[in-house]
Amino acid sequence: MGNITFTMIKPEAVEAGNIGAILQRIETAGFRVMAMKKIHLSPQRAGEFYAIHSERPFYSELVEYMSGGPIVAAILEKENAVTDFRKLIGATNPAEAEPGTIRAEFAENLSKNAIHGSDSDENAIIESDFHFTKEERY
Ligand code: IDP
Ligand code: MG
Repeated sequence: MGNITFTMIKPEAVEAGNIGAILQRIETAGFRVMAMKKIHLSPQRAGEFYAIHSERPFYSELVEYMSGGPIVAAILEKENAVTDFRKLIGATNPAEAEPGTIRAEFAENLSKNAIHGSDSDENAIIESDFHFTKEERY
């Protein structure tokens, strides 16, 4: 426990050509890529992934956004992966993200905030299993 997290580079960051720059930040911070793929989620799959937010007022906007273009999904490995990755990406709202964090640099706004990071070890496993088979992890 505690050594993997799940991430997605979100559609607007992929569209803006920021995949490489964001991955460089992630690897430089000491995370190892265990699995990775570029995928275009259907509205149904995006809705399932974010089912935990289904009662929130922004849910339909979130599902539309996350299924609106391809993303890059990955499993990352590091000691204390979940906590350290949340520090690396910064606050949900980029206006509140620490300078130097990925969201401070690449996010457009509270909704289009460039990158996802799991919020617990338990969710890191659930989210990794949602996107990747055992044979896709090395
Ligand atoms: P997190 O991604 O930092 O964990 P969550 O609260 O889990 O933040 O929200 C999931 C995603 O939903 C956010 O990353 C963002 O894209 C979107 N989101 C969160 N709050 C709002 C909001 O108030 N309005 C619009 N979109 C939001
Ligand atoms: Mg979250």
